[in-house]
Amino acid sequence: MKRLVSGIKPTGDLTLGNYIGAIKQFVNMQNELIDTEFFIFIADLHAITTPQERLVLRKNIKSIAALYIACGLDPEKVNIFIQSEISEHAELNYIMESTLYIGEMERMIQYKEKKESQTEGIRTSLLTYPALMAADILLYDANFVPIGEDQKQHLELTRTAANRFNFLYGDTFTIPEGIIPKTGARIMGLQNPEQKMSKSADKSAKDYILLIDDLKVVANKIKSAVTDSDNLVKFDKENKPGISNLLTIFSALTNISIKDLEEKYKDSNYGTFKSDLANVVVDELSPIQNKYNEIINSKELDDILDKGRDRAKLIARRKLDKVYHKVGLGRKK
Ligand code: AQP
Repeated sequence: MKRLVSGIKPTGDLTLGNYIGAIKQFVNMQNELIDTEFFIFIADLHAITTPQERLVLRKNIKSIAALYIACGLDPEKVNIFIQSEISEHAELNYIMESTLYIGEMERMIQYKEKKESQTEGIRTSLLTYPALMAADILLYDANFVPIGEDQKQHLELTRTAANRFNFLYGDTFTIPEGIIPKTGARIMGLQNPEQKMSKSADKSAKDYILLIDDLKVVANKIKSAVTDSDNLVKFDKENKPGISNLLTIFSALTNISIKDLEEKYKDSNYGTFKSDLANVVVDELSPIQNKYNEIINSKELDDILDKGRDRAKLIARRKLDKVYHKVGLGRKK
């Protein structure tokens, strides 16, 4: 049986970018990858690399868990759990910090970018979180890790860590492979289509669509998305980033190819295209929101998280004991 691991940081309410780039992919994979056990977690330890308000963080953790289910993750097939409830993640993180080099961390593009956007008190964990990410993956001997383009470098570092550890202490970790989704790898902002749609960035609310946004608001956000003055529905990322982004969203949600969409709308104006896209997005989000409201305060959700935690804990503890033994920590058992 193979294993797949992934997680999302509870740094804000989830966006359509998180859905298309991550959750929808998980849902497709759970149905396509047979003989694979899934571990999909809420990466709350990763969230505190930047300041979080405690009650908001707690709300976000629960909200992501409910959205995982509402978007179609099947708890019978997927272990859904909260990262901080498995202390082995933090323990293996330390072993990974003692395997990777500072220079390797400092080369991470995300660190350089995030450091620039912060004005005060850059936390040490913002530099070292790739070690925690390596721990998240290696703890479960993951074979597959679904990743966005911007996580490629971190996954490579995870592979480096696994190979180095295996070389130093003997064969211990499976070397994971990244899976990059074919479409919708990167959804851009509706107002700033040159920048990624992001859940925590300090931007105008019109730039992103939240999965739990009021549906009328969703439609209006699509209709007021920035485009250009050509009025030609054509994919051209460089010269027409706004309409290209909307085409990407349309295609990702309907599975209609961008080429077919260009053909369909070749004689239409942006108004018609946006109005159809607004309907597509609303139709996608409507059942998700119904399920979300049904489950968010339910005992069922807690039961799912308990079950996921227990299964994850079992595997994680076994792996960590093996790691400690290989490194020579503690007493011989
Ligand atoms: N705009 C996006 N388009 C496609 N995929 C996206 N993801 C995030 N934004 C987009 C994917 O969602 C998952 C969430 O990962 P994360 O929350 O751990 O980190 P992130 O990529 O940094 O997400 P955000 O929303 O931009 O968070 P903040 O604002 O806190 O940094 C990943 O699989 C990611 O690829």
